[in-house]
This record gives sequence, structure tokens and C-alpha cells, in this order.
Amino acid sequence: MTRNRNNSTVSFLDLMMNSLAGFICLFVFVFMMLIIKSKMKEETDKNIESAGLFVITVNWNDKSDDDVDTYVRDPAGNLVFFKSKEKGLMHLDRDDLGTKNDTLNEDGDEIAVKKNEERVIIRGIVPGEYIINVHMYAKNDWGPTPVTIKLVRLIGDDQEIFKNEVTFWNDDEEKTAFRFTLKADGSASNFNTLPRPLTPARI
Ligand SMILES: [Ca+2]
Ligand SMILES: [Ca+2]
Repeated sequence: MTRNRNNSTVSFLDLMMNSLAGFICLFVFVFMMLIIKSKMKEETDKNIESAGLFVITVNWNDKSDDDVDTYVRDPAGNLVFFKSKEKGLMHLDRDDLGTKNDTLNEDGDEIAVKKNEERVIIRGIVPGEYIINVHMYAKNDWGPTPVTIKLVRLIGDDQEIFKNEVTFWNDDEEKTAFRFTLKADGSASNFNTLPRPLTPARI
């Protein structure tokens, strides 16, 4: 009888120990999963943050069929535009052609993104003067085409630093939207619109 009771006690203790071990394993597993998930989120956030330090946006009427091109020259002389989409620490995300590349026909259905915008991302700082030009590659609409050019800081909350508007009337017009000086600490200053051609045909 005593022996049976001892056996029952030992079995009960084994069960408790096994349950405890199982619980600890489960706890450690969940804890590790939470750490891994947290690390992955941190990496994702870091990637988003490091995608760019500044963006230059160029917008014109979304219904317009005009093809405006963006040119950005960094202090090292690197020039980004539709034929050279990545140079130095800058890249142009796409060449917007007006309405031509805003639609896609998929199985007879039209998918449209009516947007006229070009964006140049500055991923790292080259200290010195940046020049931003816009060029009317193809003036297909009647009347003037106002174009808005902005410099936006992407670190933390997006912050518009500078904005200018230029107006085009004809094919092949080129205008300096603005220049600015970027310092190593990320500060931007000396904004001005002193003209300087950047299109290959003019330099
Ligand atoms: Ca374009
Ligand atoms: Ca477009």
C-alpha cells in the first residue's frame, strides 16, 4: 500500500516536472518568437527610414498629356534624368510620360493611375550645391503647364523644405526650379533660382 502510494507520488511528481518543463519550453519558444518578430520589425523600419534622406517631387496636372522631365545634378557632377536614372547617391523612380504610361490593359480591363509625377530620391549626403531643373520634353496640351517642384526631408516625419512653381508654354523649354546647398549635417540652405542648363543638348 505504502509502495503504491510512493509510486503514485513519484508519478505525480514526474507529471508535474514534465508539465513544468513543457511550460518552460513553450514560454522560451514564445519569448524567442517575440524577440525575432521585434528584430524583424526593427529591420523593416530601418529599411524604410534609410530608403532616402530627401526627395525632390515634380508634379503637373494629372490630366495633362505633357511629358515633363526632371534633372538633378549633385555637387560631384552626377546627373540624374530619364536616360540616367541612378547616379551617385540619387535615383529617379520613373519617367512619367504624361498620360501614356498611366494605364494598363489587363484581360480587357483598364487599370489606370492618373498621376503626373516624377521623384528623385537623395539617399546620402554629398555636401555642396544641388541643382534641380525641369524640362518640357513634349508639350502636347494647349495652354500653359504649371509644374510644382518640392524638396522634402524624409528623416522622421516628411517635412517640406522648399517649393517653387515654373510654367511651360512650349516644347523643349528648360528651367532651373531651384538650387540649394546641402551640408554634412543634413541642413539645406542658400536656395535660389539662378539658371543653369542641365539637359545634354545644352551643356
Ligand atoms: Ca518625363
Ligand atoms: Ca503620368
